[in-house]
Amino acid sequence: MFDVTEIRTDFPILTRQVYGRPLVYLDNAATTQKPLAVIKAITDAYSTINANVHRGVHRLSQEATNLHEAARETVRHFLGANSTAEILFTRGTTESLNLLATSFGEAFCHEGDEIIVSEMEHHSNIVPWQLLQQRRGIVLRVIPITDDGRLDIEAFKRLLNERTRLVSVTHVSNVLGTVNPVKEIVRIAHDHVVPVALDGAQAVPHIPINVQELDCDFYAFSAHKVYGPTGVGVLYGKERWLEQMPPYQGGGEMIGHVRFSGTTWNELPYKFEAGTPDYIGTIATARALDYVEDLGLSAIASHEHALARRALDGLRAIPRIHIYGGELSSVISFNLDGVHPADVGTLLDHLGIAVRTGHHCAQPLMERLGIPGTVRISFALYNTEDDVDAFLAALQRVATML
Ligand code: C6P
Repeated sequence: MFDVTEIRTDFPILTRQVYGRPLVYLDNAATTQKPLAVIKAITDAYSTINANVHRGVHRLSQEATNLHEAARETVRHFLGANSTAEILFTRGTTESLNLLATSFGEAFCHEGDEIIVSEMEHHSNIVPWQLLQQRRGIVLRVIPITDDGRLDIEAFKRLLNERTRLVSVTHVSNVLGTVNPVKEIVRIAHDHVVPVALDGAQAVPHIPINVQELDCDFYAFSAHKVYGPTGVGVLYGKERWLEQMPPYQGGGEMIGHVRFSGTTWNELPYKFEAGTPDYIGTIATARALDYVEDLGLSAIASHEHALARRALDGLRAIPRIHIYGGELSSVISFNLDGVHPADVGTLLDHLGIAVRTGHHCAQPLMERLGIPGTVRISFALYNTEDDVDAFLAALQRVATML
């Protein structure tokens, strides 16, 4: 039984007010709020076991190491990965994709080789490849989107060729909410013996993921978008790719033996984890994933979809609203004709409604849509029908003002 009233008591921040009104938080695609279990995991870890991991022989260090490695096992299970050697901890999706572009690029990409991304990517799945372009002279190919905000799969097929080294696309668009047919994309790419990386930042909080079923080669996400702490991310990678890729950064932990005559690398996953990891964050991340698994991702998704349906029906009844993307998901982007999205966002804020406005770090997509930005609402497991109704009432007011 999905009891949202009870669930909300787990999230202390939801009781606060802004401008004397109850907070209606609809910016969950940017970051989610944290349940007490996660907040407590952080304070408990600092209060009871804090010590650097993998280094000390002393008791505290062993306890911290055990919890940090147990967190890796929780992530492995959550993603359905084969082994913890395939789970790399990073600072977030952005760092995961930078690691991938740097190390995969170093191992496999040479001048004239091609990487395929899409028109709906977040900047973090564009710019790291452009940096690789500058270093290595690779060519970036872009899958166009259709007018209803989907990837043009026929165009994608035409982009694949013998110079293609990797396809790197988002699982779910942070602007349009489109859920891409990633299993099909992987199948098509693998038919050409090309590996696939998926940006799962907007998928992991809403869709059950099994990387072995998807058969993707890499999968990236951020803990903070799935009720976990900031500063922790994950890059899943198939062992056979990770084995062949050089380290991303150098320092402690990632080494086998250091000599001035030459250094050897640690085994997976530590080869990619230089320096002290955010072990307090990984421990709290595991707690967040447990929290989500206890509620069940399919129950979460159907709750959020019901809210999205209610919001879409309400939005369509307001004159001058233009909605972008056609899919029912946890993200809705729209504009009020003739009004800058920032003005709508600012007025909504003063009515207690937190939304995101702007280009959402997807400027090429904005260019494709021919707009400077959108107003975006995005749902989480703790949002309610009252949140949707408060948002729609506030937007009605804003629409009559502007
Ligand atoms: N999108 C949004 O409001 P980081 O910042 O590393 O945790 O995540 C980056 C990122 C990568 N891919 C996708 C699809 C994303 O949506 C994001 C983050 C936030 O849409 C902040 S711009």
